Amino acid sequence: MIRVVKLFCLLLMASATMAQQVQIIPEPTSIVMKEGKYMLPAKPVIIISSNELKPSASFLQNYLSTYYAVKAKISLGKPVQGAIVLLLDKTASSPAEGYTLQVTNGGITATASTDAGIFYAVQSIIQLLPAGGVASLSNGIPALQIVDAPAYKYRGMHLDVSRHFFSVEYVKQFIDYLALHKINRFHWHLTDDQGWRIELKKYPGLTKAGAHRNGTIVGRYPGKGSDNQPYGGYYTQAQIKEVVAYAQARYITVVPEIEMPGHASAAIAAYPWLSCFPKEKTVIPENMIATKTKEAQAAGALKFTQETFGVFDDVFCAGKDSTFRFLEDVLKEVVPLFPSKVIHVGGDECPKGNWKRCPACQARIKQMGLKDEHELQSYFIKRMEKVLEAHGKSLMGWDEILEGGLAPNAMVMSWRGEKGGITAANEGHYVVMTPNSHFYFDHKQRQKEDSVTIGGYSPLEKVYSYNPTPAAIDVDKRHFILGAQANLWTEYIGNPAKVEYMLFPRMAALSEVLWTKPEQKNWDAFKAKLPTQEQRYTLWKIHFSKDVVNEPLK
Ligand code: TNX
Repeated sequence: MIRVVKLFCLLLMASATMAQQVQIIPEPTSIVMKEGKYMLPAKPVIIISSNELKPSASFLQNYLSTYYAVKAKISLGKPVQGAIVLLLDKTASSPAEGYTLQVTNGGITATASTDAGIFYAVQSIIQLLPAGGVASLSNGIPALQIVDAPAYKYRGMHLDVSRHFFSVEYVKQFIDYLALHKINRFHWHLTDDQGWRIELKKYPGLTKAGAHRNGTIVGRYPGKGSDNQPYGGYYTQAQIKEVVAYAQARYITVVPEIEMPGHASAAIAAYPWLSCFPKEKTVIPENMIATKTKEAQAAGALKFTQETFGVFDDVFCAGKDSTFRFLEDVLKEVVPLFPSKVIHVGGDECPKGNWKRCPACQARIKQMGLKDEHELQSYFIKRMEKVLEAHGKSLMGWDEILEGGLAPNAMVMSWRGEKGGITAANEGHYVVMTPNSHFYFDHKQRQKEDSVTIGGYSPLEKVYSYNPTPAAIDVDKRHFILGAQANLWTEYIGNPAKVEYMLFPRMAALSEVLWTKPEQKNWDAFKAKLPTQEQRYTLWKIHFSKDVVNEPLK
């Protein structure tokens, strides 16, 4: 008996060490180790069975060249011995984004029923490569078979480019990081109080005035005065198209966000008539305002792009028809730039003070038979939903859009915890979970961070522990949970190094929440894979946060 147990233990240990040879994040559905290994030839050939697989093959080709100095050739046609073969088989039974992967001494074969599936197979191939770069290639790739498919359809990551602006070049790099983590939605937060970042041909003021501010507070709110540094930037429509195409080639849908009715200071700075009170000054507290703004206000100028962070009273006027005409025009120009079926209109944190004292808003409430300002917000969003639907799009908004009644087909992003998402799903609305308790990557991941953050504490293990489908959702409504997303708000994140410090390795944990089947998630196994993931981050020259695995949960 003892001998049998011993043998069993030995076998277990052997399979554990073999499994350790492959450390894929997010963890695939199944990995079966086989005898042998595949040695990457000096000049590998990537065979594709159809042209639809070009983007996947190019991604791999690029990767091999950038990180291993290996020049691979792509060729369309029949499998050959020793090659990496990408096979699209529309009759295969693999689920939409799923794939199978076979590694033998004689080559690698990826099969999927969709081109997206092949792209994810490529991401796994990339993680089968020894993570130590060129020198480690001689270790080879262990023979195995992988069968894999994602747990959730909507696997999102957000970036706020309003509070701080990031170049097209960096946004593309960011998108590459998402692809490497099998994330398929990029939520691009393009407008907010501190800057309007997308060119609109009909309203050039939005980028002329709205994309710039005269200064930014120094340090964490309430800060230590203004840095008095003019700050700005925006994307031209041509650049937006370039980013969208870049993402598309990586099977990532760009979901743009145009904020309304709150977080509108930048638009109002450009066009004061969008405010309930065009003649009132933008309120920037005395100890945070840039000298230039102060002087301009003294000389009679009124509206400014915000220079500090938080929630501001000056919002889009919901009483005047001109506001709706403006927003209809904006959406009309935005829609054709983004193939995404979903357009995000914000809807969060809209103080109702101005609407309460605005005669036009009060008249609208009366005329439409609304109960209060919350119903006015709901009226606002419902009106926008009609506009988007007329363009063939669906509306998504933060969970405040539940207040005063949800628009009929609206999708909800639940950020103030899970409550909004649970209510919306139980009412039959599609939901993406982004609870700030777990998925706000602007929150600290170390108890002692060495730079300013917005606050909150979401260590790696907490991110990892999240389940996007809470038990409180009725069983027959659970399919309304499309997935989840992490958000990176950039009030205190002003450069790519800090972006990466906040994102990594938490994005690795996020990817298992989104991709790996919940019953297969395992914190200890994930922890064991982390050193290899960090080796990859080093290879990719990512500035990641180190030694975060043992941070306490609270
Ligand atoms: C809340 S999340 C916001 C953002 C801030 C963020 C900071 C949401 C819909 N609104 O405007 O940047 O908190 O964590």
